[in-house]
Amino acid sequence: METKKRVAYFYNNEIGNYNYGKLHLMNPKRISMTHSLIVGYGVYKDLDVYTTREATKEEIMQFHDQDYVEYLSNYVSSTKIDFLRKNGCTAPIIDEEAKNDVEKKRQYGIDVQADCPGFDGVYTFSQLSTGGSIDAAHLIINNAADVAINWGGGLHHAKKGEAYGFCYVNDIVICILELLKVFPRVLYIDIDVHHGDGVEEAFFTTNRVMTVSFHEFGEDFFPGTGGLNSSGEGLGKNYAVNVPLRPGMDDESYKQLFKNVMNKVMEVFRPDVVVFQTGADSLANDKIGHFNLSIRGHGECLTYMLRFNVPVVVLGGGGYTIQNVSRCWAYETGLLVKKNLNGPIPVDDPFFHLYEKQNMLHVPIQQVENKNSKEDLNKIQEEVFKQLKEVDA
Ligand code: ZLV
Ligand code: CA
Ligand code: ZN
Repeated sequence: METKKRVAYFYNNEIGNYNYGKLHLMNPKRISMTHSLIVGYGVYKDLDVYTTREATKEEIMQFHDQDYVEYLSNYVSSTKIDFLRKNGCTAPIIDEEAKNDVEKKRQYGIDVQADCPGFDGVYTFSQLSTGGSIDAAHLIINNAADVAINWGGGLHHAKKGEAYGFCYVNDIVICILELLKVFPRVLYIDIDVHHGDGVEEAFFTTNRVMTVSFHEFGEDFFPGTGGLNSSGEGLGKNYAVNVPLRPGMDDESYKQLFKNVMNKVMEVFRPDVVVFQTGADSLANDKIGHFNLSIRGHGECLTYMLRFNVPVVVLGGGGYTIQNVSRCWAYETGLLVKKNLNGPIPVDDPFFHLYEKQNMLHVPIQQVENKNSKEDLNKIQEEVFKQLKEVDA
């Protein structure tokens, strides 16, 4: 019999106020929208709620280079500098020279025109994202929770010394490093529509972390890594698992493949703890991804992992149709406390106006062509199984 899980939830009201810029698709408001639905549907009372703190520089430097972290922590946007100057501030605001050094910006991946703009509070935002993931790990380590959720985390692309793909600090790598202080084996699962490259790269040569990413692949889809044959190196050989897919993945084919692969992974790797990146850009109608999953299908992948009775850290990730992101993560928070949320969005939700066009929690998905044939999917599964046969954990 499955027993009730102790579910912890990390949130900080501030996180939704950070802004990547008007035209950017990554919108931290989706975290606050998720929170409002969690409260509105009454899931809140079934959770152990914690306020997320900011991770310290030392914690962040467990993975990231000191010079990169210094740069990020000193970052102030030009708009803010102009504002302070106009208002009579004459003191040195930051190391302005370093900030404006074009070479440094390029080195650290910060570019206003591109994926990782410098914005006001970019460092504090990253500290909050990371603080939640670290404390989630600590609750699991202390056996104070069976499941610990941080929807503000899951920023899987950030590199050791470089921002990449909307991600500045890799909260996932740091969370896993915390878990590795106590647990021999950590399993990382990533259902964001993008390849979890930053996490894979960080643990590519170790057999203590198995990384499994399902992602859209081909035709220059970002980031372009995560092919079937990329499987780890040295001691880590076969411990990086990649499931590259074409556009149009639907619930049936995705769930089937996910369950088959994860069953085998659990059998051969036997992890002590799971870290699950729940990127919601794999849902239908995302503004970047081209999969066709329903919220229920996405959620079923997450809850499938509960049956193995291994503690789980649940993190957010991508997701660019923000109303669907909040729907999905609120629904999944419900599933984790055994509640099957449905029905209309509560009318007193502070973001109700954003759902007005479709005011239900679950939204219909259009039929689009699944570019993955049954044969393709069988072939991929076969290759992954072949790799997993070589794992000797
Ligand atoms: O969801 O970008 O394709 C976790 C996550 O996995 C690219 N970036 C790179 C490669 C060359 N570029 C394009 C740079 C353009 C910068 C602006 C956009 C602007 C408007 C609309 C969409 C994009 C965009 N950028 C779509 N895909 C990208 C990717 C980065 C995806 C990161 C996913 C992050 C949070
Ligand atoms: Ca992925
Ligand atoms: Zn993504």
